[in-house]
Amino acid sequence: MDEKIASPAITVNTPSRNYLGLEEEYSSFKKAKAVIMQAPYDRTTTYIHGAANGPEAILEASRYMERFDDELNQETFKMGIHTMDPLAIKDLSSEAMVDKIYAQTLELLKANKFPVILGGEHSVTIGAVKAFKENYSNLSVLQLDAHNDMRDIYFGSKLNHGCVARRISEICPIVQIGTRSMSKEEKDYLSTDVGSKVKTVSVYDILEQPMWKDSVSNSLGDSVYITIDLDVFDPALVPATGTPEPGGLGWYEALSLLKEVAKDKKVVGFDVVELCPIKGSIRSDFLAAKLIYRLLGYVFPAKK
Ligand SMILES: [Mn+2]
Repeated sequence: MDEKIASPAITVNTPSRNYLGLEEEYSSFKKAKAVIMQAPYDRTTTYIHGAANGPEAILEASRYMERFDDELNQETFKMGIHTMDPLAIKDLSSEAMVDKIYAQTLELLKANKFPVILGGEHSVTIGAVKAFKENYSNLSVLQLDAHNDMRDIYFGSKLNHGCVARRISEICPIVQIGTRSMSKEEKDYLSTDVGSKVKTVSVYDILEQPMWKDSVSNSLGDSVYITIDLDVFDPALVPATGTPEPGGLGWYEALSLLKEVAKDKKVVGFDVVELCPIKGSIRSDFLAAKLIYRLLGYVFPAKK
């Protein structure tokens, strides 16, 4: 294994770089159930760069959130949430970056932690899914995204952020939610025998089929990794993404889906990617920080 990969057991963090600014009691690696991995990478981003600044903006916003979850009536942070120092991946090739995230995710799974990965661009998900698949043979991936990301190669790379779902579909089943932008190549691929195994619930399906959520759980395996590209949300809610698309999911719409999936399935980890912070506009950072907390609460309901 690459010796440069820091053991999570020895990572240190200062309160300002720590999700929710949690004290040692709730943020030490040893006691934490969930571990936040910062993956600041945006080398293959195609339009606006800046996703590498996403993890830091999410952590900063999280410090101003209430620690009490008023929907769930619980203090989710008491499960223990550790924040690792950012991975040193900024200047790596996509291949080396994917390898590093794969190795680091494996380490967390071996340590029996629940990984939460903060992008960074969407290609960071590929290494994580490879690691999860080794631990969960019945893994499937739930992708929330404005884009299908089904290109085989984009800008000369198979690991471009526009190819992430295609790579995941080569590892395990994948269900896509909220899509509303694709190329003709992707449309044609999704119509092939192989491609049609990908379950796609576009915004048009959501608009036309009131019961769309039921089909999602039925299409997923028992163990589910969730990857949330923040551009799945209406850009009015989340303007800070590199490739915003008009329309998209609302806050409560996304939450009710996540709540249902967390109830029906074993959610084994998740990522939140593609936040591309805008100076002076914090609503996207705040939504991302709160989304992570709410989803952790859905996955780890406090014992009543
Ligand atoms: Mn996207």
